[in-house]
Amino acid sequence: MRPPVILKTTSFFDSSYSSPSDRRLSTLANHFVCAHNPMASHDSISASPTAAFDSVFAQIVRAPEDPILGVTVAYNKDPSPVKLNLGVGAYRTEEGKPLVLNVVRRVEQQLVNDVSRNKEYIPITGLADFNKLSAKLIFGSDSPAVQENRVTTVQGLSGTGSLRVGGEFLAKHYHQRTIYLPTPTWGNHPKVFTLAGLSVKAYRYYAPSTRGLDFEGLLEDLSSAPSGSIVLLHACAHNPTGVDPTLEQWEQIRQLIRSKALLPFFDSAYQGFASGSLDADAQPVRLFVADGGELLVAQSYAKNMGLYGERVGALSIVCKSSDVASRVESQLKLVIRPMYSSPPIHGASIVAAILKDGNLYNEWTIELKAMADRIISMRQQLFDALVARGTPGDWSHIIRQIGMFTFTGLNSEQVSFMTNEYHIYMTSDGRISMAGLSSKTVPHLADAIHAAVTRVV
Ligand code: KET
Repeated sequence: MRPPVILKTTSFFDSSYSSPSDRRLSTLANHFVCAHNPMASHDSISASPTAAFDSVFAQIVRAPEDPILGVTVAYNKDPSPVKLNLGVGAYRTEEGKPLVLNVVRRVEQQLVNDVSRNKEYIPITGLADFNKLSAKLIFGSDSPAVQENRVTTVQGLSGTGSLRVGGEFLAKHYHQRTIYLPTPTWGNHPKVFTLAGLSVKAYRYYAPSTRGLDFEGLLEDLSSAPSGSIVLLHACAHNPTGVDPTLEQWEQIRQLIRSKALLPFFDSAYQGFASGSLDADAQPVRLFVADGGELLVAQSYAKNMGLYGERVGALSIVCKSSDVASRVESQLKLVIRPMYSSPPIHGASIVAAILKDGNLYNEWTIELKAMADRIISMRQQLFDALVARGTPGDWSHIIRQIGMFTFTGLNSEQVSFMTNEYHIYMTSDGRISMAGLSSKTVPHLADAIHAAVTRVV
């Protein structure tokens, strides 16, 4: 048997062989080697996978890492024992470990032990119980919209998948294709909605000078949006700023949105994480439902039930009548079926079991409150540590902002400095996940911030 001929000079996907002329050259080189190598033959070349250096993908350029999830990729590569990941919004315990809620563990055991369960496909729209209970969770158990069957709810692939399905539905069936996003917003929003087929515009939200809400700017921008435009609103715990409107401001936003016939699309990824109360955090959404108008809500159970990797969420569309809602649902099925056919069963079964049972539900709210309280205590500890160090600047926004994140105001050079010198990983916009911090790591972070603001201008 002849030994295989190694002709490969570069990887299948190496973009150095990127232009068509380069590829012609590499093919010529291939012939040259064959012609001058008595061991080589065209047979052995076509049979050997190493001959495929002129890949059909040769022109692909390497894409950058995701601005948020890429932080974890970089963190994982760092061998330092003091490294700290404050990038992705994922809850950690005081010991810095991911948390599976006790109530989730218990329900999972029950599900595993129940031999009557099977793994059949669930409907395109997901588990019916899960959908009903998710609508009640966000709109309230006494919501007239739910009682009048004016809401259609479909299970989604966590918050992201639910936003995407909502976006695609609107791009196909709604008369206005522009969606207004707050500045700044979650980094994935513009990509999700652009790929869904909507055109993305911005409205002012955050004022760096006050590290608070730019309420005037927000009202001005939404006032000048064309009638019918879609407006993305963070239901609570705005990401990345941690700045939410007050209930009075929400009421003004509601009046403006309704008077201009704008269509609100709420992203509810943190219900329960802002205040520790599921009902309090749903107030802005419920304010809009109470006026009888239409809206969309994407819910995620990633954070509030710690079900990140289970990808469980829901999209609800509140309509004027049950007839419209059922027609909307029929079209949502046509969006979902070619995209992923039907959603996964496990995470939604966990959520449905918890939401259905009074005791499990109470246990969940207690665990959720404990997570929210730990984050709030991290805010106080970080603030106190900076004050104790005499770190220049006003850091009161750390205790004023709410939810998982603090928008520190640190610039990208200061962030790079903290990563390089202190092995602290965070997004380049200066956002830190307070949920990734613990009493033990607060001093390290405070030292790093102090050094960054005093040494990197
Ligand atoms: N909306 C917002 C506002 C949000 O912050 C996230 C996740 C999502 C939706 C989607 O979450 P899902 O896991 O699809 O339910 N944000 C964190 C994680 C990420 O970027 O994927 C984050 O900002 O770190």
